[in-house]
Amino acid sequence: MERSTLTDQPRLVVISNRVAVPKARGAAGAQGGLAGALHAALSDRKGLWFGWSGQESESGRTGHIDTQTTDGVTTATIDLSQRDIDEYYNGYANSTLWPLFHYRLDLAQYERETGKGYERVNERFADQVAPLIEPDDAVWVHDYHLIPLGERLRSRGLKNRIGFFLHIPWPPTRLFVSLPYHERLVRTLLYYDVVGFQTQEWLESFLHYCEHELGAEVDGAKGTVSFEGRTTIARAYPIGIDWDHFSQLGSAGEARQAQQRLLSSSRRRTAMIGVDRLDYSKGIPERIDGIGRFFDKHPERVQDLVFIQIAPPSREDVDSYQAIRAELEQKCGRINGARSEVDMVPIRYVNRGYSHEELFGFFRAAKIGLVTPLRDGMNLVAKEYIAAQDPEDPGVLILSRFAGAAAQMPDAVLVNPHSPDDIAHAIQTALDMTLEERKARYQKLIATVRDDNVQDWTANFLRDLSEA
Ligand code: ADQ
Repeated sequence: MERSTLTDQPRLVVISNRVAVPKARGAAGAQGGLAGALHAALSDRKGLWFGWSGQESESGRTGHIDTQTTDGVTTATIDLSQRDIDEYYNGYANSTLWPLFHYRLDLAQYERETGKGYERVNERFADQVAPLIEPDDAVWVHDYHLIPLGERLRSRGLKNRIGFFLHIPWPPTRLFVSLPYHERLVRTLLYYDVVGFQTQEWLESFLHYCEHELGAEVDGAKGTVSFEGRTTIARAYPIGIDWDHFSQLGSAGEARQAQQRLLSSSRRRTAMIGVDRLDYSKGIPERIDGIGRFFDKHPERVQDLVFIQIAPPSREDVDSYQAIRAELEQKCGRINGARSEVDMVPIRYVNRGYSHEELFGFFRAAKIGLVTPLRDGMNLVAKEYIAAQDPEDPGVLILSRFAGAAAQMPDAVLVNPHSPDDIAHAIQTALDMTLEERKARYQKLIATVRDDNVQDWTANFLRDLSEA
């Protein structure tokens, strides 16, 4: 797709929960997909990026904003109080919306206090960022933490074009209506000019709600929702990776060393890899069960394989995240206890982050990439794994059909992540796959990863925003 010229575009203001300071790009740690994607968007324009610093202090209440400018990108951050963090971030965002939007009604908590905290912090964001926004700026709000922000900015008189992108799934109406005050939340979304989703599936769930619960007028062909005199564009914009940056990483010494390190430590064994934030939505325990099932069915192959799971902890103050960590340690321990030899451990479970260079090297060394979330907005690891493969001897991607990425990557080996048998069978399929078939699948997958990249995602979203 042709790239738009970005130079005479209005200034871009990005607002998201967290801000990654530009120098942190590529730094080790679980930054999340959002950080890399937004940095790519802002570095092309003279952008302002506003959000929470990640720090706890009372200074946010006094209106203090920290700003710094690096390479033309200005970051402006505020601190949050402990109460704000508990109620808004750990509470409503990550204990109510995140589980519900990932179809986990069993984990979703509904507390009046955290709901109020969520609204209070959105109000604070609006108070602090509104004076930094100039009349011609295009404003782009990100993700489930900040759904009401557009409406809060409008109530302060902002006439700018304001868009919103949801990085996670939108749940089916019959699940979504279990959220108290669901209508209030959706009404606030319709104050944006453009609302973007990762996939057609999440978009359709949203439109279904608007039409059948809210009684809005939905024009599916045009991709618009009209309600109470306003019209919002609602479309799917599948996010991609920063191809230009990522595909170059293979030439970095750090990537080659990482690749070598993995290859030499696994000797003649075939390496399989999983890389995820430690999150229940990523299906890591279910993946380990699938690997255990494969070993049960093919004990003779335990010697030939090694599975590396890299999973840095995230959101450690939320109970369900502590629970998944404990569960995973137990599952890996059980398989390793039963299947290890003095000189061989079948599962290596690592709780830390790595740089993108190192991840590139690990991905390239691994002949099978296991990306098996139970539900995922998109999943960039699937795309990074493909981008890191050797075209002459590519590895096989095993991908959950419930990841948004599956819609774009049908040439992966698609699995039901809830079924250990299905995962075990997919591993067998990958191990048996001929070089010819691996190459054929890789060719199709790499075309998607290269062509639907993060620059196009940004350009497509901002083009619709500018035309709204
Ligand atoms: P995440 O849930 O964070 O993002 P994902 O899309 O997989 O999930 O992005 C993770 C990013 O973090 C990748 O760039 C990956 O390389 C990096 N990462 C993961 N583990 C790492 C590790 N151990 N060390 C270093 N880096 C690591 C949310 C949504 C996704 C959506 C993205 C972008 O949940 O569905 O794809 O936003 O929209």
